[in-house]
Amino acid sequence: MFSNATGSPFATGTNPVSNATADLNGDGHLDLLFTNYISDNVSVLLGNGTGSFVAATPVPVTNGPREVEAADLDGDGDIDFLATNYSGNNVTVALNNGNATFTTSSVAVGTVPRGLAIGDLDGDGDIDFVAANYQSNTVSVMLNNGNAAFAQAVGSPVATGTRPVAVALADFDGDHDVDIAVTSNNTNNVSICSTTAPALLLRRRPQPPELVLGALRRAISTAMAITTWLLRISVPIRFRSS
Ligand SMILES: [Ca+2]
Ligand SMILES: [Ca+2]
Ligand SMILES: [Ca+2]
Ligand SMILES: [Ca+2]
Repeated sequence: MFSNATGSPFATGTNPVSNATADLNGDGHLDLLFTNYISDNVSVLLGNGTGSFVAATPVPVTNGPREVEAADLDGDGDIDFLATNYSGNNVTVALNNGNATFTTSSVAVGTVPRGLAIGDLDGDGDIDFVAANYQSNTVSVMLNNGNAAFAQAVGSPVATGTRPVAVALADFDGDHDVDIAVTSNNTNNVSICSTTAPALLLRRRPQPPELVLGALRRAISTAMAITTWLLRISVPIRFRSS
């Protein structure tokens, strides 16, 4: 029941591997990103909302891009992206200039990074990432400082099975923090890396309800004290002026 949209198929670079969708230029229409493994760049296809796309200038990355994920990494309201560079042993951080053009830098991870997943791993409100290092048999856990500068988490890199490929992030053990699942190609298994491991302190635990209530009570009593003080000083002033 499907038929090609106007202009489909749309050209990418050489050997496109993975893609991500997001509104990159803020016009309300979904756009597409594709990693081009041989071209060493990421294609940007801007959607017009009818299923058709116009190619923007591809974004150069370091070497052999594989996975791509899109999110607002620097908190300025536009959508940026990350791409693992299989032959570059790093991850490209591409920050949106607000118009679907990007300023890039790269951050080192393990050897031959392949899979990529994004999420708030330390619970500070910004987007962190995990890269599966195919040759190192590890995942790199990289925490955002809020400005899209990434540093390794305590305990990272984390050992996995042999030849880790795909990564997923979710709370697998129900303790309200984000854990890591990574498939290993050669050992036919999935490693679950939980933040309960003593060396891997990825997050701040949620505040217990009694602490939140205590803080709320303190805020209310402070506000009441200020209101009383303001009334005390404003009433005589009003009497004098009338
Ligand atoms: Ca768009
Ligand atoms: Ca941004
Ligand atoms: Ca974070
Ligand atoms: Ca968890």
